[in-house]
Amino acid sequence: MSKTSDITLIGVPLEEGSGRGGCAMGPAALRIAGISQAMIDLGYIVEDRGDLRPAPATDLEELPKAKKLPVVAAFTRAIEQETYSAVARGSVPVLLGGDHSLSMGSVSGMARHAQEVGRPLFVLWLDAHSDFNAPETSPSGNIHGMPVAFFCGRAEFAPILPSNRPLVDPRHVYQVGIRSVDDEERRAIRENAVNVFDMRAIDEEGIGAILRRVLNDVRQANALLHVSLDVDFLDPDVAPGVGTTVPGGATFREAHLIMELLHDSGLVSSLDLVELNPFLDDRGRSARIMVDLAASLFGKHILDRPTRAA
Ligand code: NNH
Ligand code: MN
Ligand code: MN
Ligand code: MN
Repeated sequence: MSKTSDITLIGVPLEEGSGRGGCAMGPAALRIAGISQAMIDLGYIVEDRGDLRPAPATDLEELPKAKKLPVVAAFTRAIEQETYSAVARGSVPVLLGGDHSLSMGSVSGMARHAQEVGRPLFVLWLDAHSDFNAPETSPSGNIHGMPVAFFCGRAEFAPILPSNRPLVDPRHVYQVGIRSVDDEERRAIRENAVNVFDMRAIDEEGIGAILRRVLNDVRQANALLHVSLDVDFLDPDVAPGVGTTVPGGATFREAHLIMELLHDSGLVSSLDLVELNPFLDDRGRSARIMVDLAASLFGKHILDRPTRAA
């Protein structure tokens, strides 16, 4: 039998959750930007599983306030299974998106594995947005604004996954970089006690201090950690290739420091790279930054440094 890969790349050409075209080209752009080679250069064995292309679910109705539900649901099911299989065979799943609705599947697959090994699953959500809408609260009806509410069990918009699926405790979700929250979403994240570090918190406390707090909580809980990186976490001047830019985002160095601290922690179990829209990008710049950030998370660094306690 061949040796299990360290990292499993899973392409998700999904854009129907975002309400516009372009994210389906994300996996291709990330591959052209060298995602696989970047990890091979760091010494990992990488398996690229290619792109998931499920047929739309036929058992679910179109919903006016959860647009393209049959497409997103079919992807959710396929992604849940692929992510679960990869982590269960000891590999780190890396989802190449695709819009952020793909995290309904990746986080659910990780939650299934976490339950099997008897550990909690924590989620680090790097995004301008909280993505905690439900169809009833969403201003847009776009499902990419709903994945956190979905995997926390706060938005059951259809029988997408089995009703006994393991959920993520919203108190185990850490959102960093937030600067666009809808009115009813704001109430929901407060009521559910999601940990939110908005841009003001980053300005006041510094990203290093925030990350150390998050990582300390993960370590104390002996949890698995899923990282979900939305391109719009970054400032639009750094990464313009995304449909929902919001000014005042993370800098190049803040984002890299997060990835470096994540690597040093040794705590990351899985990663989403989402919302890249190559149609809106500037000569592949955002694709290359996403690859570079992933490389930092997997250990690319400037100089060797003595390990220091988090
Ligand atoms: N909150 C808005 C909505 O629900 C925008 C969500 N868009 C995102 N999320 N890009 O990361 O439609
Ligand atoms: Mn998002
Ligand atoms: Mn976003
Ligand atoms: Mn807890």
